[in-house]
Amino acid sequence: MAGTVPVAASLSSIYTPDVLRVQKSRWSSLLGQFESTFSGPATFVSRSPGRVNIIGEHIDYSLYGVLPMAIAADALLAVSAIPTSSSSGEAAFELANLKAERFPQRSFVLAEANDWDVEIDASVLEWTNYFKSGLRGALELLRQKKGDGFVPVGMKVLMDGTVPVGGGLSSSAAFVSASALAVLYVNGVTEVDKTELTELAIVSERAVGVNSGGMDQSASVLSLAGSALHVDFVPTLKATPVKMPETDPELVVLIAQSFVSADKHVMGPIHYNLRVVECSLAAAFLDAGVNGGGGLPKDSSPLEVSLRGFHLKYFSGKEKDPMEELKELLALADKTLIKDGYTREEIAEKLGTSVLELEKTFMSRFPVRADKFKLRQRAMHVFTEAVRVLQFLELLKTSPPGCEKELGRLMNETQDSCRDLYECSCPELDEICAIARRNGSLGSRLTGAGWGGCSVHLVPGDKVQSVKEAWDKEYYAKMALSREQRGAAVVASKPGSGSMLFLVK
Ligand code: NG1
Ligand code: MG
Repeated sequence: MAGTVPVAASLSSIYTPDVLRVQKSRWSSLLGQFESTFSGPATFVSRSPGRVNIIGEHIDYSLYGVLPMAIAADALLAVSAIPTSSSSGEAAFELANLKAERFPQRSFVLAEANDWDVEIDASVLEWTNYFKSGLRGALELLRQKKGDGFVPVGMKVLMDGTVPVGGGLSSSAAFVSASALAVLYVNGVTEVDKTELTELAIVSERAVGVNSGGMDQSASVLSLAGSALHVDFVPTLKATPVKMPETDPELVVLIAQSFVSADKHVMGPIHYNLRVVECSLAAAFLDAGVNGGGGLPKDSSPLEVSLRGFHLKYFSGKEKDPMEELKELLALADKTLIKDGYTREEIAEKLGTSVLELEKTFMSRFPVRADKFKLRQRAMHVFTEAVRVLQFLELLKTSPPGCEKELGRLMNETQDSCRDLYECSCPELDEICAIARRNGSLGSRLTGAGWGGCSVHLVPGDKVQSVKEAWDKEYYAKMALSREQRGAAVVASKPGSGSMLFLVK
């Protein structure tokens, strides 16, 4: 699904009618605030949404397909250019945020003498890092397109983000994608290729210190209103819009916050980045068991050794039905990997290398802390989850009567697997899911990275009220929440549209 990023003529082509009124006043205050902050109008707005993942959790970085959808919450960047004078050799950037107390105004310059290099200190939590990572990626692409003599334009940017930060709805991908898009546009790329932008945003986000897969950026850039998005990564990035079934009563996707904050930058070494490493190690370990090991990957990126990569190699020349292949791999993991986990020494021995080399190859770019690596549990989660995505898609395609119950059952199984095998849930998320199921949700699970953040629920329209009331009474009432938090705790979301540009007249 290729094409270029659309340039919207009106807000009604971006938002569904239910959110339009609020959005109109939000956009006009953004543009008004831009004028007063920077003493001049913005010329365009770059927009990219957050996403909720319906199914396919923690398998994108193993290169298996996933099924997210874009939501209405988004990152908006109002922009005007600061022309770079050829004599100064500097491009100036001024960044402000509507939430100025939390995200203070910053400015910086890029210098020609420094090859317009964008420095990012990923060790500090700094909101403008996400802009910078989009900027860095976009400038690289612009240099490829325009040649080495390319001189970047400076920018004034005012950001407004409505995707909750650290909530599992990909505020980061929304911000990075919107930033990269804005940089391309301000530098004269008026037709931005969507696939190019997605790939750019995926690579860019890794500069902020998280070893992410590609689901979020794909959903943020490529989504079409009204459809969820099946994203696959092999042989190359491919996104296909798919519709959720039309039922009576209508199926509603509810997103519920746990208000447990899961910060990847702090917890990465024992949570997210560790899981990425464990999956790569599982791939290398299985490969060594079957093929006697093919040596360590040349690149230090763990993505080079993925479970999908192992999968393809294992069945190379004797391909079968993908579901059958996955079931065979599951049996292989079950038979060959032990429950207790493996030490660095044990893994190094299996791969025929030293602990030092092992650490250098798999753990140097994104540090991790662990004594044992649970290869069996992680591989079994990934293979079963990949099967569930295929089953989910099949149900959407054939839409047999009563399929919503089956869809819900698959989502519930994902939650169990995330809790037991992948260990990325938390008691609060488990509780939110249990409450929802008791009150009529067909499928309830964590969404995104987990360890806190958001949950997603498939609920028949006539049960939405009772699920919400139960959460209020049994979960949210027990937490010390502000009125604003309580108001934003639960949203019903329709599949929204992906990245867009909006020209200010
Ligand atoms: P969130 O929920 O945005 O932290 C993360 C990854 C995804 C995917 C999910 C788990 C980033 C930017 N995103 O999402 O690629 O791996 O976890 O399925 O790290
Ligand atoms: Mg994120």
